[in-house]
Amino acid sequence: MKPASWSARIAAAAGVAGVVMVAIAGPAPAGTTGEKGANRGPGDICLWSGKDYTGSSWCWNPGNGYVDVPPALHDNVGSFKADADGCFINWIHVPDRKETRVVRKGDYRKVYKNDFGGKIDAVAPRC
Ligand SMILES: [Ca+2]
Repeated sequence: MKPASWSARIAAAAGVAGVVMVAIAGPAPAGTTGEKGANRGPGDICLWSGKDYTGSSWCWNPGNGYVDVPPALHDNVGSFKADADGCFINWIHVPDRKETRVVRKGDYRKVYKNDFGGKIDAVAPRC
């Protein structure tokens, strides 16, 4: 009796953990390249390593919450398009000092590396 309920509990716990992991891994295709790989959807903020939306790309959605940008885009955002409100973050000292830029739906920059794009570490729903 007891062993059966134990394994049932473990199985239930493992099932819950699996669902959570899928939910986290699902909507954030990190480290992809090219326009197609960006998998851009409505409500996303998409970043590219090159100017004019070229090079490595990655899209973020407010539902993802706080996310560190992939290595290819760390301090290396050449352009972006925002179809959602969000916040670009440059960490000066984790976790208490950061520099931020508010991003509004409809914002875009074809050349951003010479500005905050050269500093971006993370994206979050709000600053
Ligand atoms: Ca930085």
